[in-house]
Amino acid sequence: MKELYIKELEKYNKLISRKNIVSQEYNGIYKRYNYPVLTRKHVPLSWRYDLNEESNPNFIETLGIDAVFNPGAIELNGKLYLVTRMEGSDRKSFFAIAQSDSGIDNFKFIDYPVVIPDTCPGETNLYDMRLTKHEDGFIYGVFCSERKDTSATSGDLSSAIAEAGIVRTKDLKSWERMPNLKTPSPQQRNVVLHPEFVNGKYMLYTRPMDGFIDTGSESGICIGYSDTMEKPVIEKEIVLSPRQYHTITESKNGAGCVPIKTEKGWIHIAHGVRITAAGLRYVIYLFVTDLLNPEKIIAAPGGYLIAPFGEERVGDVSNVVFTNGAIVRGNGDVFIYYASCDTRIHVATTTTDLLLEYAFGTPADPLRSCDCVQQRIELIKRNIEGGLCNE
Ligand code: M1P
Repeated sequence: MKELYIKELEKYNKLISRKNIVSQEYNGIYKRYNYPVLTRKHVPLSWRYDLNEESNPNFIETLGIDAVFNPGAIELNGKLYLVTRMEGSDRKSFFAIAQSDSGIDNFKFIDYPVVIPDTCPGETNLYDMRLTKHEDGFIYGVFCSERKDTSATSGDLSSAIAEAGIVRTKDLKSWERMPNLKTPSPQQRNVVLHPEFVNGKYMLYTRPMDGFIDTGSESGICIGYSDTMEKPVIEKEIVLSPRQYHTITESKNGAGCVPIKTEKGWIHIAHGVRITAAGLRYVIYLFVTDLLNPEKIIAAPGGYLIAPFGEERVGDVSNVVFTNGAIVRGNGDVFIYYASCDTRIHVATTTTDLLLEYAFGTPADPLRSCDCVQQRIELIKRNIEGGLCNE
């Protein structure tokens, strides 16, 4: 057993110490990287194997891990942390924290998986935590709390109910659980807490859903207010970023990272979903809201910011990129953590200045092919008349 363990340990150590390399893929907005920052192979051997020679003489995997994805992200005391969604081979998700100094490589899981207080009877699955450093002094983790829909017809073992679970911490070690968020909508996923009070209230981004998969009613990403986080209740949801026909948000959308505050507005990095013959396609898009009135969108560049490319297109749930965490450093650097295909985690690095340039410099989706052609002809004409065009 020992030789097998040492061999696997060498592979693990090599993987977690590997330097990441900037990819050749260029768009000027952000850099992609050749390697994912976290995969199931980054999970320590002691989390997956019984390392006792007597009880596991053949060194077989005891508790497999299927995937590591959709992380919340935060910088705390100068260190970068991802609170990842780890999924066991039994399909249950839980949270596990990985730390890195660079933010682009050498992430290592720390301690034990996170213990979330078990306060909701029937709760079966926990995932996709967004971490908000709120001005009230707490770090809030808002996540999806899922349970079986007991009102489903007999034999239907897939219907589920999704709600927004909430925990808070100051050190990422001890977690206090709040009651789940109450909203007018029957289900919620992709709920994000805004980092500042708005008119003295907690502001949350919601994504009302009629069913577990279908968002049903036409809405999109919404805003709601709660007086407290100890008993969080939203009475009314106001549409902020609507779903739209024949766009990247046609089927559904959802808030992603905690909005990034800049001098020009709040940058939102969210996900949009459309239906294709091959199933749902998830991409990441960006919009900016007004600094003083976060209910108002002031920039909405057309199309996606990040789509799954190459190997990112294949995994447990193919054709998906999804984000629920970004870190903004003091110098304006932004690390956008995104998962591909509910399987592994990547990083895209940029700056707040570049994201704003993209946000305000990219035209909005004109919604019709005829108008898109005109938009592109104008660009080409401008380039022929005064750009660097040498083709
Ligand atoms: O499988 C893709 C994503 O599906 C869900 O997102 P949404 O609520 O927008 O459909 C989530 O389960 C997410 O975790 C997952 O990555």
